Amino acid sequence: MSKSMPNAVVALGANLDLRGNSPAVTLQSALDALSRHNVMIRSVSRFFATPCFPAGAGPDYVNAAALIATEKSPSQVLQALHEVEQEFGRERVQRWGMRTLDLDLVCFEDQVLPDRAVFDRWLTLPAESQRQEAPDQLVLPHPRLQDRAFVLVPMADIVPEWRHPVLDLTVSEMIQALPAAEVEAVTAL
Ligand code: PH2
Ligand code: MG
Ligand code: MG
Repeated sequence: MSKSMPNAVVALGANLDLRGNSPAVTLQSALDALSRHNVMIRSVSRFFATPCFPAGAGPDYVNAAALIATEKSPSQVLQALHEVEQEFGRERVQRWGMRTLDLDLVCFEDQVLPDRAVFDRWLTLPAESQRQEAPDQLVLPHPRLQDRAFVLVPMADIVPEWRHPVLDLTVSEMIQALPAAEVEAVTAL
């Protein structure tokens, strides 16, 4: 995925209407807003309807993924994502709660951040702790990327050959490793 400007992937999600707009309209507006924050959008996946995770925690989501190119550092990109989330009324209340807009930095080139030891700790965090704990620093690639059909299936539209720097699996291979039912539940709008 390496070109002249560093590439990264942003996962977009929403499951609540915002100011009378559907989640899909919000995601499209958020992409426009990112361009205004000097985050250049190179390509965008289709938009997908996805079952809420954890099941029953709220309405279905609309999810998408965007390939971006930027001169910003990973933490500067994260800052821009937070600014756009705030423009779109996002309130950080509850972990995995409902949201009008969620923008997650999923990967930045093949960087492992902040370092391999911290990444490994989040990668192997037991499922029970995952519900309670969130990293207070940027951990990349996103430690749950390989578990989430709602991130991987959109990514397959834009970077199917991107290879996870620690797991050494491509996006397509990570999808093949998921239960088929989870992949099939992610349906293009
Ligand atoms: N995001 C979450 C929690 N659950 N479920 C789906 N389907 N899509 C998401 O983007 C999502 C979720 C936390 O950010
Ligand atoms: Mg998220
Ligand atoms: Mg988020």
